[in-house]
Amino acid sequence: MRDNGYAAWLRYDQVTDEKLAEEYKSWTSELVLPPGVPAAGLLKTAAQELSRGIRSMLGTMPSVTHEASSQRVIVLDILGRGTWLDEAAGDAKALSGEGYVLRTVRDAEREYIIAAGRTEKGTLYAAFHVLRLLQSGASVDQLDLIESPTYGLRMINHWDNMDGSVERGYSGRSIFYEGNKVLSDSERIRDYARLMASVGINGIAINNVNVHREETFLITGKLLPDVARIAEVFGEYGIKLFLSVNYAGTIEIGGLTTADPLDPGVRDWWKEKAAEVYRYIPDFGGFLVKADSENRPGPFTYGRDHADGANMLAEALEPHGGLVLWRCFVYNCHQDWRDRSTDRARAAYDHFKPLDGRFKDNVILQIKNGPMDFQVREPVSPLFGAMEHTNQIMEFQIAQEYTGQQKDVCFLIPQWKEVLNFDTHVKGAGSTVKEIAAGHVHAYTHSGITAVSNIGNDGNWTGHHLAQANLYGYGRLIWNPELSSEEIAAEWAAQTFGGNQYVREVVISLLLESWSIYENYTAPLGVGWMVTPHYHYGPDVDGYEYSKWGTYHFADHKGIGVDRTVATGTGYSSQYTQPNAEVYDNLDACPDELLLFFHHVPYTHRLKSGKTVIQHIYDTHFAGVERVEYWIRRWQELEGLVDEERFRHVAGRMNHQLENAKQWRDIINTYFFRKSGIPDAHNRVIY
Ligand code: GCV
Repeated sequence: MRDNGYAAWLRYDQVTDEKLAEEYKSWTSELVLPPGVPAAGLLKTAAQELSRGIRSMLGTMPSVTHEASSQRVIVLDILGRGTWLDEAAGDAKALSGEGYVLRTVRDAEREYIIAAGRTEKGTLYAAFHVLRLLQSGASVDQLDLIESPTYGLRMINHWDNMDGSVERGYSGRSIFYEGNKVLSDSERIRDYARLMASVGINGIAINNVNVHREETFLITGKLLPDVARIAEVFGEYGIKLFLSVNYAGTIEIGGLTTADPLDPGVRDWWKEKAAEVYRYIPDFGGFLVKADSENRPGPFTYGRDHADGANMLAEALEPHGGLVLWRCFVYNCHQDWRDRSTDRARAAYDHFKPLDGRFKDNVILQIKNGPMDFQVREPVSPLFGAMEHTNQIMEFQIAQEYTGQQKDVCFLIPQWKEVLNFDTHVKGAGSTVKEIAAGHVHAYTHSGITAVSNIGNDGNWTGHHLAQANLYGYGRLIWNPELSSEEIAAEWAAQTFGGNQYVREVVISLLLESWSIYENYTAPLGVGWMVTPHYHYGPDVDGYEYSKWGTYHFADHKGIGVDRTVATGTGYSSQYTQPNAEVYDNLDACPDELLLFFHHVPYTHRLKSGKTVIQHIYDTHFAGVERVEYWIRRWQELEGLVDEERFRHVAGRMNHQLENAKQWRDIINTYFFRKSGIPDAHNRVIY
């Protein structure tokens, strides 16, 4: 059977186990909706999605009624309307606005699966949960689940440009634009919305944070009718649309000569623009802004700070309930590599921490997970949680810019879990990133998580089939950060690769090891970079070493690493709250995996693992390649068990990954052998 992977995890393959199919059929002949459900709306979407999945999995079409008549029914409804449901649903006090109850109950006449949220959106998520259970072969006879998302904002950011390209896109072109026009194909966008809603995403920014001239018009009458069409499709799935805006829009398209945030003309222009956007899109989410970053305009030009800039936009959006997502990726990208006093890692904290308390309530600072830029290994950004009176949202990158570009397998859930579980100690032990992002540590008005999308118009959305697991996993993880990487991988594998247990086991184990494999054959011990400049795929150890980007490793014949300590380095370690500051600052306490991020050490420095740094580099690079070879063999065992198209596709990508891994191994090992003159203890081939 041919299968290009387009359906992703919403495949709804036919249930072949007869006993299970009978059980499922007994439950799915009738969907009961409350009376008076409008023709459009999330309850309707929920019923449609369930019907579609049931027909595909079981070959039967449920009837949609307003009064139960079958022996077993699924009830799609809303709690809190004072009906019998409230009692039957049990204790649902803990439910947030987007949470839901899934419960099997019985009375004298019949049995019910109650799938009900506090709001329609919750009910839609409940419907997708039922579908997930059916796809995974789980029993639905005794359901008793209460689900509430941990984070209010669960977002995706697209870096799509209107010319159809996608910045850092590795899976084709944009699904939203081509040739400086908004595409008219809503079906693909609807399918994307379905995928996103199925894992609980509720906000999507549809254009690149680098807003060029054409995209600047997205907030004007020229393009808003087209944007509104996309918003409408998203709306059917409970997703709010956001736009990235050009901070200098007043100059670029507004006919003004300034973008000074304190200028009354500038403020009025943005107020008008905001009002115009809301005329077209009444439930518009808000603006996402990259300002004073990587040559983008910003308030610094006018001697103003980022609170001035963000508040100006916030004021414009406030009457409409809109948000400003203001990015903290602000650093000097014109650094002189000879200047050892400037440290890019320090920049976000240095710029933003002093502004705590100055931002309006509808501003949220958007902070990348690490202080540099989505490397395979970085410490958590010290800015996260450091501002008690300023809303914050964490930004991850699902697109694998520095982690294999959807050519190499790199399942990122374990990385994100480490970030979320990191204890910042900002309010004592237990101030973990996941608690801060949930608004439990500081009383933030808004909080949540966002991430850069990894999809494009490739048939399978994500380039590599296995990269779909990152998209799925991201949604699931930010719904519930307590889910383990194993659980998420297993859920995804079951829905994507179906019933064969052996296939699932191989896929799950491969995913779970993939991040560490990728880390092994790329830049060592947290030092990062060493990638081909601009492209960021493949090795170039000194590619960024003498550049303006602030991304250095400082390797010489004696040692390597960036001294970020207080006594002799840039003092970056002091941006953390104790005890983290001391742990990172102290050479003996610093965890091995981040050693070279914080310290410059000789190649003979002994790690906690007992190995020297140089031997660690050699060993991990040989091991990384060997593990790719091992997983290629394991994947080959699946021939005939996975449909041919997906089997071949993954096999092809893995062979490519092997070439990449070998290139990294040989260049890194050779570079450090030549620099240090220290041979490999095991005498393996180094050039
Ligand atoms: C959207 C990195 C990427 C850029 C990206 C930037 C950002 O520098 O390489 O492509 O630009 O991050 O996050 O703004």
